[in-house]
Amino acid sequence: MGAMNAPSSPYRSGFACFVGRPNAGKSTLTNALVGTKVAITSDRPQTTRHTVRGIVHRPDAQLVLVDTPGLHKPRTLLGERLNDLVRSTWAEVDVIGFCVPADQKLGPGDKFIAKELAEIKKSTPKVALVTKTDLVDSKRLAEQLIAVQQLGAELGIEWAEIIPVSAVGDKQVDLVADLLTKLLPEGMPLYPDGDLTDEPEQIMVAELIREAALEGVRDELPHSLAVVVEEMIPREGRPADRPLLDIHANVYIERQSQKAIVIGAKGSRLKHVGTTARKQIEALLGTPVYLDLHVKVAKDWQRDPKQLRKLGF
Ligand SMILES: Nc1nc2c(ncn2[C@@H]2O[C@H](COP(=O)(O)OP(=O)(O)OP(=O)(O)O)[C@@H](O)[C@H]2O)c(=O)[nH]1
Ligand SMILES: [Mg+2]
Repeated sequence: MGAMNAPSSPYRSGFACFVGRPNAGKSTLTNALVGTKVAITSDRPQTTRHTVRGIVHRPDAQLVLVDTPGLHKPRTLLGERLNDLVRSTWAEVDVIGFCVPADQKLGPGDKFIAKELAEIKKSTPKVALVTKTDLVDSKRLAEQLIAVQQLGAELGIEWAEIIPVSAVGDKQVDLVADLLTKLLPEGMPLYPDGDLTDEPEQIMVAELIREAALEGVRDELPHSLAVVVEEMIPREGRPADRPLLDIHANVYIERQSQKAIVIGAKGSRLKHVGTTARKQIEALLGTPVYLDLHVKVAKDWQRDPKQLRKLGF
């Protein structure tokens, strides 16, 4: 038989999740692999607050990436809920990608997560991803690769791969997809061709608003922000070729004192947030949008089970 008749590799499909401490670059890597923004990102910790699925379509495979919140020491009920979400995801996926940034020494946060990964069944392959390689020189990168290898050895984790990657610099992103795909089981596609995420539009819109609101706020405020889209309705009486979508959303904060910061002098900050978010939303939905934002106080919502439920946690 000639090479032409050699059996092609079987079609593979399955789930891979990214775990790591807050800010490790999980969502940025997810977006780079999918090739579009499915998860919001920011330099504030705990940007991601739910599991976001991004779908990578390849001729030989469908790789479903599950981006999870950063695992951390919880200080609030929200924090506990987020950690529970991460742990329950581990049990459901075919591959786990442990993300550690190249530019920071392995710390207690990374070790804490790795220890938990060591407890997960051996049959789930674990891959170590050293992220943000564009931020370091080759010496530092080599040190980090060795440190990750040693951490695995110490805890009895056998990394299926250790891969340096830069999502921002687009270095080795395809290799990550190749190697994760190889570790998936054989199977049929799980999502229709062309679907890039299963996030509902309303949630994506709320997330884009939160991303815009996160920019430039510090201390406790990033954690206090939550966004709920109340309504998305096409404006009546518009000509068919000039539609407009009315979006009404609430930006929640935890204390009255935070309101002034979010709104800014004469509403300037909120206006900027609205403009930034609107452009992103229009790009996502492909239609002009009128975005109406209101800032509301949901007192101490991160610690209040009732409020958490209202906000979707
Ligand atoms: N230079 C550089 N920066 C990166 C890279 N990947 C992510 N970042 C930055 O690191 C910050 C955190 O990235 P995220 O992707 O939001 O991190 P995360 O792990 O999803 O964080 P949480 O959702 O909070 O757990 C953002 O400011 C990103 O722009 C990279 O490859 N290179
Ligand atoms: Mg994230």
